[in-house]
Amino acid sequence: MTKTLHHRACHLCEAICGLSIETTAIEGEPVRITSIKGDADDTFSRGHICPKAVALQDIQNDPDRLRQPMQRVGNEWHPIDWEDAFKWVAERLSDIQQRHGKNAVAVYQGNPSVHNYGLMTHSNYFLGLLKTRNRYSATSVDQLPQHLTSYLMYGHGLLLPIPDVDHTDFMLILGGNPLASNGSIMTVPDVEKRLKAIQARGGKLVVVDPRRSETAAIADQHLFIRPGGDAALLLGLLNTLFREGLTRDPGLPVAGLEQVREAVAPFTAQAMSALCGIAAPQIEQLARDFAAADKAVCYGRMGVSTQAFGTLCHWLVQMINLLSGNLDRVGGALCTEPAVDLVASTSGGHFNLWQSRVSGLPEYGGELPVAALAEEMLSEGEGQIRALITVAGNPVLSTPNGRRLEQALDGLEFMVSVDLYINETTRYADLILPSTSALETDHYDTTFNMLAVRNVSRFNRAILAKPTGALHDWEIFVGLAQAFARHNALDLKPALPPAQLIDMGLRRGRYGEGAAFGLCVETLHEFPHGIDLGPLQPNLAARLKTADGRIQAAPQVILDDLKRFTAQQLPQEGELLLIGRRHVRSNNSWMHNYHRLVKGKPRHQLLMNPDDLARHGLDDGQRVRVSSRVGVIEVEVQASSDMMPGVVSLPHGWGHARPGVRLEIAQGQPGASANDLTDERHFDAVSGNAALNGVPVRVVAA
Ligand SMILES: Nc1nc2c(c(=O)[nH]1)N[C@H]1C(S)=C(S)[C@@H](COP(=O)(O)OP(=O)(O)OC[C@H]3O[C@@H](n4cnc5c(=O)[nH]c(N)nc54)[C@H](O)[C@@H]3O)O[C@H]1N2
Ligand SMILES: Nc1nc2c(c(=O)[nH]1)N[C@H]1C(S)=C(S)[C@@H](COP(=O)(O)OP(=O)(O)OC[C@H]3O[C@@H](n4cnc5c(=O)[nH]c(N)nc54)[C@H](O)[C@@H]3O)O[C@H]1N2
Ligand code: SF4
Ligand SMILES: [Mo]
Repeated sequence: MTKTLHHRACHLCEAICGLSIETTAIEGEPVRITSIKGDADDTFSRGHICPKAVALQDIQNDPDRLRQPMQRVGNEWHPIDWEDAFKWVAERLSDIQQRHGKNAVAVYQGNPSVHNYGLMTHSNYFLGLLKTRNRYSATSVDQLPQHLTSYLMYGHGLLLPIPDVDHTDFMLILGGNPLASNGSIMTVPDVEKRLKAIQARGGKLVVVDPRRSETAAIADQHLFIRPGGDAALLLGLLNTLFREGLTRDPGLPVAGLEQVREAVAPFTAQAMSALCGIAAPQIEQLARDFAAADKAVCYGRMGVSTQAFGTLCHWLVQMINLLSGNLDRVGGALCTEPAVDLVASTSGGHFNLWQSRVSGLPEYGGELPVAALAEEMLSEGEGQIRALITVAGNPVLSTPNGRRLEQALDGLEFMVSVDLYINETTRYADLILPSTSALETDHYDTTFNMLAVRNVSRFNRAILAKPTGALHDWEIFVGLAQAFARHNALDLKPALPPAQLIDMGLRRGRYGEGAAFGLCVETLHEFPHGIDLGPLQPNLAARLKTADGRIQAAPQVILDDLKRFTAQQLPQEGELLLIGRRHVRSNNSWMHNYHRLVKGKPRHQLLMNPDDLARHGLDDGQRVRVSSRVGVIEVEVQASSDMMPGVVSLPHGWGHARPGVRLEIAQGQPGASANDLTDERHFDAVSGNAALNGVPVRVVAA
């Protein structure tokens, strides 16, 4: 018997915690994982671990996880050879594109794509050959407004200022719950300790959320906000900074500040109060507190991205940091200097170069908003989508009006999914191509090193051997590309393995050949606990990618949106608004098939304020019917005085009781899908990002 201790970063969420994983090899038996712990020697995560990482062994061992390509014939799934599978995909997609045009094939890339470097480096090797404008991803049910704001203001969609949590004195969080999510667009392992450290050094944490979230519970101040009311609050804050002379010289090259001052002049705290449900004096006091702090940072995330004024919100977050003198400043918001820098190596992006066929939603960075996906499949005519490729995603549970998407999937001519499971979406596929598991592959975090609160880097080797006949995600895309190129007589450049591409990126990067750390894959092997490359530093002025080298404070599309903001209806009396939530033992639409995570009390209920329950004549624990414009679900309701009156909360990613989904454990606690209620017509008009929060619903006894 041999025991081996491996060190590796967890890829399951954005916190990229260092793990120590012990494997045990006994002759004649497969190598087993015998322990998973937080790695105390990881200087970044300092031993932090959450229950999801412990469940890595369950992903590895889950008998429901697919291990070979599966072809669906009616309701039956049959194994098929890789080569036959690739050839079939090439033939079917080529045929559909020949008959209906390139755009007849659509792509959805799901969230785990950004946690898997092989997908980051190689999915386009194949998907790019398709030359379709129907590209969709989880970005447009998530952080699209943040990319768009950075693109418009700083000239690059990935130049995202990150809160300098370790040095700030005042952190204002809107629509983020890092104690459950472990941080987002802010890679911050061990976030609870880091937030409490702000308080320990005399600073303040303020949380704005329609639910008294886990993060709000440890904050110095929590403000309930009407869902979707954040743009109003942020306008009131910015207006107060201007009116009371609380702005500071940003010390950065900026164009358009006068325009901003004029544009926000009508939006006084007084005028904004009814829209956000926060009293004007509280808005004004918050602005003063923020301005009074030596180092302060305003941070908005998921909850403010996925609402009707998502882009306006994120622009306002940037403006508050800029005008309070906290942008590009230690203790404020800073851009990372990663070892592999996609800001340096890619162009800034593009926006609205084309629009979706049916609703005219804008493209960003070559992708269309996923709220338009179902209608692009269902609306007949030239350019209709006839085939779909999903990669590491489950849009039936993750995107608005999932039931309509299901209907659309059912009508496709062909669908192929690169995924580990038969899930609520991939059950419609004709073919599922499953990759190796995470522990069977090497990994470099191309995404989250770029968003981390310190500059860090590490390379992870595979811990378990690649099973015979299995393929890594990147190899699946190489196989697909080769078959497609062969079928269409296209030239294909040879593909290098992801590790080699990263090695090149590291060598060319700012810590690479000839620089201080001399980073390449080989040198990183000497740092099994990761390498710390130092704290974030001011650098934005030098890295701006705008045409005139200045920050664009007043992008026209955003100022224009203030008209839509002004025209919005006041909330209706007595209306219930639906929001989402996350739990540390749950990960988007998957990982509900592991006993370690789903055990204990159920966590998928609808939370409702006790007064609202009473007003609706409902009892705690009762089954209720929740309906919206688009659909209806049944679920148990749970009384919670953490909920703002008039707001109900349902986590997304549940609803596993669809026929044919092979999730043994999840079927015991299927829950209901929040996205059977969310509305594909409810979106941020600037970016097309789905407004998953603030959906009007009715709740009655089931
Ligand atoms: N109502 C509501 N809806 C939401 C949200 C919300 O807050 N509220 N959140 C939104 C957000 S932020 C996001 S990011 C999306 C996420 O939604 P999706 O983009 O659909 O992502 P997941 O639900 O994580 O999809 C997981 C799938 O990827 C597969 N998978 C996991 N790892 C790998 C891998 O390494 N390779 C391959 N090939 N497959 C893999 C799993 O088997 C699973 O089937 O949901 C969004 N939807
Ligand atoms: N355990 C776990 N961790 C995760 C994930 C997971 O599914 N599980 N998913 C990962 C992914 S893909 C992402 S994008 C991140 C997201 O990470 P976060 O951005 O931290 O997202 P949430 O935890 O959903 O927190 C969003 C908060 O916004 C609040 N909210 C809802 N509507 C509004 C509103 O109108 N205004 C305001 N101010 N607040 C509102 C909700 O009540 C909730 O507390 O988490 C990642 N980490
Ligand atoms: S918080 Fe949990 S899931 Fe996220 S990286 Fe750390 S251990 Fe993994
Ligand atoms: Mo996300």
